[in-house]
Amino acid sequence: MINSRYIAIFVLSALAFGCATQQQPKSGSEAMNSNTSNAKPAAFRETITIAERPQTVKDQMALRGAQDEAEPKLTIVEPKEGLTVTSSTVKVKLIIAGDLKGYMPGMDPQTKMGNHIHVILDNQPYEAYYNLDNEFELRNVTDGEHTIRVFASRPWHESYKNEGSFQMVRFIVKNGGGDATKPTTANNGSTMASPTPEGKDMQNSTAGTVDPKKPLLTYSRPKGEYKDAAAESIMIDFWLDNAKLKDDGGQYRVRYTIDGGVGMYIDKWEPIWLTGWSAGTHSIKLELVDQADNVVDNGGYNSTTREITVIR
Ligand SMILES: [Cu+2]
Repeated sequence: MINSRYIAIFVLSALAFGCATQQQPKSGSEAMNSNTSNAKPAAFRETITIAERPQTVKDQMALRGAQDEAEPKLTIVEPKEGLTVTSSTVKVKLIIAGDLKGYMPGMDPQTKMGNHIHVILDNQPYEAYYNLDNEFELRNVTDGEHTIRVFASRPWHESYKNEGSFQMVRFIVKNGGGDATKPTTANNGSTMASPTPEGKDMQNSTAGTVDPKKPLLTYSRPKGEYKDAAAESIMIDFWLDNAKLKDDGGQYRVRYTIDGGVGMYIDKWEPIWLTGWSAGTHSIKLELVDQADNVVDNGGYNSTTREITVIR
């Protein structure tokens, strides 16, 4: 076990260095433009192209045995669907079952990586939940309707797309006493939603009128900060409920738009990796669209824009 872990670390760092040496020096104009968000000239947007699954991810998969064929099934034990909570503190309790093939959420103390669950309050960026035996609690949840969405994820944040991996509940906070001027946090201190600028693309949030029976796109990745080797290839990944994409025999498409440029389409439900990112902030918009290219409405969740930061 320890031996294979050392080998894995060695292989990954060797690959990281390999990637780093391939980086081209940035031109002066690109460096100048790299700090302006949402306003990059088209020429820079066009440098972003689809790449294949990174070798580092392939190597991790090879070391995982049959885990990638697992079919984890999650249950949200708490909060129950439709529950009214009279407190701004909301416990989230999950159970994992199904055909796990060795898949189990948990962080490796050495690499700080591991399988985990993505937990999403309303339509905010997800929080990673590693050890389901530890309590997960939302604090300062504001009054109103909310949703929690969860799904099983791999160490590189690619979601499991089998039936049962994804779950959603709707609940209501009433007279909870939450402070809408302050962020909603998890008990580990991380921000789940925020009304302040430090929350970046987060808002203080309540749920939209989400119908769990209607087509639902859940934005997962990219998220946050990507540095050096990690910024070489950035993954777009999402969850789809009640919607089949065109090349999977359905009628829907997922449209992604980088930095307000031309919308591109994903017609098969699998992650894509994009390469060619300049340093600075980038916006990523993911939308679920129908045959007429219109966004399918479901409480506003089917069109989500996030900002990421690329550091190199
Ligand atoms: Cu993740």
